[in-house]
Amino acid sequence: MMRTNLLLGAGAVALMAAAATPAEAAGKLTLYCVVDENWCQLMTTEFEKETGIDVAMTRKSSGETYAQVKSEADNPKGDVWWGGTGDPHLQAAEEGLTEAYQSPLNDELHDWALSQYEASGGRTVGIYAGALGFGYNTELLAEKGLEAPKCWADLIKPEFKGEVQMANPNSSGTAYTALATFVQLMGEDEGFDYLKKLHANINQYTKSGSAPIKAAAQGETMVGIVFQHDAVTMKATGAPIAVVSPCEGTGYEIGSMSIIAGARNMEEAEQFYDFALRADVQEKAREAKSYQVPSNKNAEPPPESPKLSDIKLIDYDFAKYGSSDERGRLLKKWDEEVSALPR
Ligand code: S7P
Repeated sequence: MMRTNLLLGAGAVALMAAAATPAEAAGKLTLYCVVDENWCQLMTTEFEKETGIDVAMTRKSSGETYAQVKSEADNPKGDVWWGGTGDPHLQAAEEGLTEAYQSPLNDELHDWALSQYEASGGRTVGIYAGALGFGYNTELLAEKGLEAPKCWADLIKPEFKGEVQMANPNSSGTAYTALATFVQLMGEDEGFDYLKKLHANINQYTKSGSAPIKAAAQGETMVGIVFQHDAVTMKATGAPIAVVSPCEGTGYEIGSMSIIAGARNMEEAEQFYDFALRADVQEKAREAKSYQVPSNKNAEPPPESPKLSDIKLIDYDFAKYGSSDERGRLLKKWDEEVSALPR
């Protein structure tokens, strides 16, 4: 009897092992995700459903993810860094923190997405684009009887004191894009002069780039400096938010993706990379109320997406502002000359 049970036990173990084989073969992936949490969740679920690969996903801001990838360089824990502004991806590529990979899907991508690939020696690629701007709470504006802001210059007017929120450019790719935009749009001296005046009107520097418009949607701040698509997301949830494309012109991001150098799950990382470049997958962003312009030419941009062709875009120098030296220098200068000032 005992022997029978033992035999049955051994058989059951063998059966269980056989049943476990496909799941084990499907593997696992550690994903560092830098877009809105809802889109991160959707990508994780869709990829798991399609491949059976088990995804461990964490969401952080751009600058934080760059810092994590750098600090883990000797013992990499992540496999794919998906999303977030392109500048820290370029910096990571320059520092050898990410791995070159040529996807068969590259042929389907817009030139602006491939420009990231070429600038980085194949270590990063564009997955979406979006323009910087700001959004404001129309009810708070009416309550205060203020004229609607249309330009960057409006945000430094005394009547907006304490009414403007943006993220900290050290942690946030959105805010670093703002910093680099002002420098390119106005010249470095004038750009920093503007940032100092803006500082006087800022009520809080948040960690995450989209937090200021979420706060505006809740009536906690009047204005949030963010990517325009993030303001559209709040509008789509029914919040009283107006989206502004600043009259002077503005910068933009090429949201990017990279495989982390020394990734433990390289095969799965490449599988995810190809998946994320597919048109049908990029079109799913709309289900998560994410309205960036997709990088695959065959993907239909969501109708809510701010149209880049209607926006006065500067000729953003991604290579320069994504370089290790320039990004490090500007962030240090902002820390020393802007954020240290009293408000
Ligand atoms: O919410 C989407 C988005 O604006 O977030 C990314 C951003 O870099 C991540 O947030 P941080 O500013 O906190 O780094 C953008 O790439 C993306 O469009």
